[in-house]
Amino acid sequence: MSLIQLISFPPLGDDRGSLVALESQQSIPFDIKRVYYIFGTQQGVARGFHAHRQLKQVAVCVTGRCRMVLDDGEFREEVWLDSATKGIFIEDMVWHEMHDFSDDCVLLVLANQLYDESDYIRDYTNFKELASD
Ligand code: T46
Repeated sequence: MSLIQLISFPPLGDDRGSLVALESQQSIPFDIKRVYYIFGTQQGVARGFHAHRQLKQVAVCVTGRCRMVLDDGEFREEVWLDSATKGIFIEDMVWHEMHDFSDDCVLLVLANQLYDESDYIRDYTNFKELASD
């Protein structure tokens, strides 16, 4: 199965513009416990470079774009997040990196757990060892 699991968010538009609704256990495949967003990323800066032991997330660029790299310890795949109607499901134990942020990028992330630094694996060698267990 591909590492890249895209989710399409149908826009509920009318002649005033567009609206996307994200709901737990509907378009988002878990109960949403936390929402955060990343913006103002400096040119040339890449973010992420970690995996989560248990956390599951969905990320969508509501404005602008960035390139998302996913890695399960064996395979590495990437995709451009470049639409407010295209989300990506990031499962637990998947190393992820975000590159090439556009100046206007706002990356919205929905998560199924509250913030917990102990859930992060920030060392790639450690991640590879754990992923191969
Ligand atoms: C992820 C990718 C997609 C908090 O205090 N609470 C939070 O909910 C989050 C997400 C972060 N933080 C703190 C931790 C750091 O001191 O904010 C600071 C920046 O976090 P970090 O360096 O982990 O940011 P990114 O952009 O590398 O990664 C973030 C998320 O942390 C991460 O879970 O999957 O976006």
